[in-house]
Order: sequence, then C-alpha cells, then structure tokens
Amino acid sequence: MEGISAEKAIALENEYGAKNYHPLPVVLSRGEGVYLYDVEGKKYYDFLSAYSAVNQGHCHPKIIDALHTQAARLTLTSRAFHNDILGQYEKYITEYFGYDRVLPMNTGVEGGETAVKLCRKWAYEVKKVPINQAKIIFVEGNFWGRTLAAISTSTDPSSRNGFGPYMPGFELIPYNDIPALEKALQDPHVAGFMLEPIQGEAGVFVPEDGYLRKAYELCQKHKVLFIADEVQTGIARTGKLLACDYEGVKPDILILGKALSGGVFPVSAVLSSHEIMLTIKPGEHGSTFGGNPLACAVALAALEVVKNEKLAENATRLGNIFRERMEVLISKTKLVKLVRGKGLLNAIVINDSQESKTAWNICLKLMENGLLAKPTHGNIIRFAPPLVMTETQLLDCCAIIEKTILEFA
Ligand code: IF1
Repeated sequence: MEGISAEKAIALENEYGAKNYHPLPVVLSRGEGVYLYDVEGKKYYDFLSAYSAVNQGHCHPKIIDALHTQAARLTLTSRAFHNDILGQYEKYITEYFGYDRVLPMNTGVEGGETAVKLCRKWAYEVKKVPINQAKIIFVEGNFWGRTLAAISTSTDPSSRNGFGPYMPGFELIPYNDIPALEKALQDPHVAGFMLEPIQGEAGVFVPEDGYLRKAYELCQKHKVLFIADEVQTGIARTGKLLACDYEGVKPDILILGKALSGGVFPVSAVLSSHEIMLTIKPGEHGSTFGGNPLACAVALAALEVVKNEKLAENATRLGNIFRERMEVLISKTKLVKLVRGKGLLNAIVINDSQESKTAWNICLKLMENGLLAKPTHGNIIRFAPPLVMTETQLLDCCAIIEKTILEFA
C-alpha cells in the first residue's frame, strides 16, 4: 500500500489487529543495512535488529537476490517429495556448525519444541528413562517463545499467566548457579538442560565466565543433553559464531533461528548428532514449510554473508567500542546504572524502578533523535544493531545515545 500516512497505518492496526504488542509510535516502510525509514522518509539507525534477526542488515542484497532467484523457481515442495536444494543446504549448515545432522523448521520456538521432543525421545530410547518420566531442566528468566511448552517453563508472568494448564516434565533452577544444577542432575529421569548462553529477553544477562563450561561438563557426567538456545545469541551476534564458542562448549543439541535467514523470513534449525537426531523416525515430526527450498536458498546466502563479511569479528570490535563509550556515559550521569553484554548484544540498565516509564520515554527520545531501540522488562534498554555496522556509524549512534541520555537527565 503506497503512501499511507503514519496515523492511518496505526489506526488500521488499532481497528483490525490483535493488541498483543505495544510498539513505539513509528511506522516504517523501508530498511537498508543499518537504516530504517519511516513513511515520512525519516531515517533511523536500527538498534534492535528485529531482536537479532537482521544481523546481516536489512534487505541484504545477496540474501534478497537468493530469495528472488529461488522464488521464481520453486518455493515449496513439502517433505512428501525431495527437491534439489534441501540436501545441499543440510550438508552446508551441518559442516558450517560442525554437526552430523539438521532438522529444519521455521520459527525459533518450533526449534525449541523440536529440541524438547528430540531430548525426550532420546531419553526413552537411549538413556532408557521410564516412558513419560523424562525431565528437562530450564533456568529462571528463560525465554524461548510463546507456545504452551515454552510458556510452561517461563518465569515471566506476562508470558505465562492466564494460559494454563501447563506442560509437565520441566524443572526450573536459577540461572548462573552451578550448585543448583548439580542438585537437579541427581534425578536419573533428567534428560536435558536447555538454556540461552546469554539471556536476551531477561535483559542481556551474561553468566559468569566458566558457567557454560561447568554446566556442560556436569551434563556430560550425568548423561544429560546440553541444549543451547542460540536463536538470539547465535549467528555472530555476541562476537563469536555461537555464544557457546566463548567457552569451547559444543551443545548436544543446538537451536538456531532469527538471523539464520537474515530477517528475510522465518527459518530455524536444530542441529545434533546421528544418535540423537535419528531417534525421531519418519512421520514422527515435521512441518509444512520446514526446510522449504526458499528457506534453504535464503539461509545459505545468509550464512555465507556472515562468513564473507566477518560479522563476528566486527561485532567483537564494535561491541568493545560501544561498551567503553557507555561506561564513560555512566560516569557522567546517575540515570544509567550499568551496561552489559557481549559483541553487539548489549543493554543498559536505567536507574529507575521496573514499573517506571523512564526507559520507554528514553526510547521515545532516541526515536526523535534518529535511533530505534526498545526497553525490555521495564528499566532495561537492549542495544543490538545489525552486525554490518561500520565504526563511523557506531560512533554516530553512541553520540545519539549520549546526547539523548544527558539531555533526558
Ligand atoms: C516476541 C522477546 C527477544 C528468543 C530465543 C527462541 C525465541 C526467541 C532466545 C523464539 C524469540 C523474540 C520473540 C518476540 C520478541 C523477541 C524477544 F522479547 F520476546 F523475548 F528476542 F528477546 N529463543 N524472541 O529470543 O523465536 O518463535 O519468535 O521465532 O515474542 O515478542 P520465535
């Protein structure tokens, strides 16, 4: 719909759409690299990257080209038949991340659901846990999507409340707490431990150094699968291809999504070993669009861009510059308590109550000053620009954030 006004666009959503989001009052119509443009043509830096789905930048030419080419050939066969690109994609992605096999799905939460099903199947067929007794451990503050299984493990009232009854077989322990994990692993029915290497939605919580490594070793000791949800932290976002790479941890099951397609459309994937993956037999799991030719073509291009443009290295370098600049800002104002993160997955904590509107109002001011970000959980503002950002652009963004915060204070 060309030329719609911002007011009209918002009015249509208000009248005809579900109200399951509370977006910032900006109406975007074009994205290119690190920039977004609203219907009035105003240019913004995107500092959310669609929650780390556009690591490669908006509408990356190589990914869009792959989309166009494949879209004109063959978009969907369903898995009832073979096609000429799925096998090539499966070989590419399994070698890319160093796994035996991949199960292609669409959304991140479908990846999580697939990982949970694989873990349970493996529990009954390999670990010999009594049927329907398998337990999977999750950590407080986790977020892996909005399905009933995902919210059954959630400790966030807004994700969980009002949607019961909940799925059994899940146990919660505190994040970043090795003794709590050790205790939970005493139960022989535990089959898996699933977590984000850095908690995104909870507010970019980085666990202490060594936590992932120790947790992984404990899981190995107790024959429990270590399942890493890298839907948000993966694909170079934290400065390594995977956040688990920082501690040399190789998850038994790896879940990818979001930037696996460069934000072009939903593509997720679960990677694992022959032993674990082959516990699911033909006809026992699937999805209409899972592994469709268009998804394969887009994901192949999106992964190539990550390597060719050295996005992980860029995220490390720019992330360090960003956190240094934020530390200087913190020394100048009481409004910001701290900055935390890895690579280009960062957040600042605003010095105000969870319930305050301060973070939201700061984001409104950032929007006026040409930078788009959104608070998560009250007083935390997540800052996650596309990984293709240049140093000059990043310094420009730091200046915008500093100006906005200091004027706000
Ligand atoms: C919303 C949050 C982020 C995820 C991790 C799996 C999924 C997500 C670590 C599921 C999805 C999205 C969902 C979206 C907003 C966004 C989000 F704020 F909700 F929590 F990123 F932090 N694992 N996160 O972050 O992937 O099924 O959505 O493809 O639901 O509002 P999905």
